[in-house]
Amino acid sequence: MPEKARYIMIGGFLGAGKTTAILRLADFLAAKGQRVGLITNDQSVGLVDTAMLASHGFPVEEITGGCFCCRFHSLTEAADRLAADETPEVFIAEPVGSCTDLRASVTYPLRAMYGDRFEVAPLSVLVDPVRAARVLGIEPGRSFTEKVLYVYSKQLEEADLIVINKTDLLDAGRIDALREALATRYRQAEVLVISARTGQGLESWFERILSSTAASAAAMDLDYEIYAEGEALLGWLNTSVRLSSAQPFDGNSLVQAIGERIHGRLARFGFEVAHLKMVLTPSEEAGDLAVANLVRSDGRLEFSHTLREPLDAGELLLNLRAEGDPDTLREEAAAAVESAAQSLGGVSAMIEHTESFRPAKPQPTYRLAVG
Ligand SMILES: Nc1nc2c(ncn2[C@@H]2O[C@H](COP(=O)(O)OP(=O)(O)OP(=O)(O)O)[C@@H](O)[C@H]2O)c(=O)[nH]1
Ligand SMILES: [Mg+2]
Repeated sequence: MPEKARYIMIGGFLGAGKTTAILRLADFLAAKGQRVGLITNDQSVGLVDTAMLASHGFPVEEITGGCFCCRFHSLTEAADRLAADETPEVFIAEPVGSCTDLRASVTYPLRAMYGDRFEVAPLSVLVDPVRAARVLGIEPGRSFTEKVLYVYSKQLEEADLIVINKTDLLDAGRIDALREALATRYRQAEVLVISARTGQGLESWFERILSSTAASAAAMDLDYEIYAEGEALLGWLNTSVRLSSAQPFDGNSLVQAIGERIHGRLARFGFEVAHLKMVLTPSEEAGDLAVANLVRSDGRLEFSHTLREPLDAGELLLNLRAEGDPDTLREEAAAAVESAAQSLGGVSAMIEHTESFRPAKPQPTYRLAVG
């Protein structure tokens, strides 16, 4: 019988750094000659994460139209498609950042039904330390309302590993205070500290998820009504924009201008941004791209990739998740795109696809209370 493939889920709230960390893990495995298959997930099509991961040359399957938990079979189908030529030794899946109950609705069913195919790794839940310190009340600052925070805390409650990411952002004292608060409140989890950006702590985390398996303790209690209400407080927007210009233009400046405008416009509504992410891919110049993110309302738009060359045509994918009305998100983002394109002089920005909504009530395909 062939060796089982390892199935690794890296969860955590919107903007915690899941996609960035997955890329680091995929690079780490590829450097050791291992085949990896990546699985992304969203409520809707046009996902920035898929474009970003695929641009690094990894095979990626995107599951859209709902979370894995509610589309359980789409997860194994995605794994089958990734295995069409050669089975990856490691699958890495990124659940939707507002999703919880993964242990009962993914880990345990996967183990019960496909235990001969997959070795399921411990569930990692990444946290952004600035966000987490506010949510836990150890630092002041804006956060989400109560039901959104219910989802946030439930994600941590089911973690095998709580992984404090972005430790490059805070000094050691603040990280220690956060680590202690998380370890005290979520006793079932081991708390690790990493920076997906600088690489700090990555190897010991990778070692844990590559060599041990998910716990099989009883799944947590979860009130699906509050979970659904919490998720539905988050407005969701996925937009794709076709860009063209008679003259080459600076794509990085355009992305910056769009991000700043959206940021400013949402501030007027008082919506807390969970994550604004954009990827701009030129029509020519394969491999060149710009990726920019904003992970809280009082944060700053940051680029993780910048375009090397000006472009005259390309596609912008824009994903926005914020606590606020989705129609407002759509209107404000459209106005920001138009005004930013005009500010660059002669850039035409045609919205090709746009979808804004509140996530529907999660209804898991399976729910197993024990593993
Ligand atoms: N400073 C710092 N920033 C990081 C680190 N890891 C990720 N980020 C940044 O955090 C932002 C969000 O990262 P993503 O990897 O897109 O987060 P995500 O959890 O996949 O977000 P969603 O898919 O929307 O849930 C990006 O700007 C990243 O560059 C880190 O270790 N340090
Ligand atoms: Mg992501």
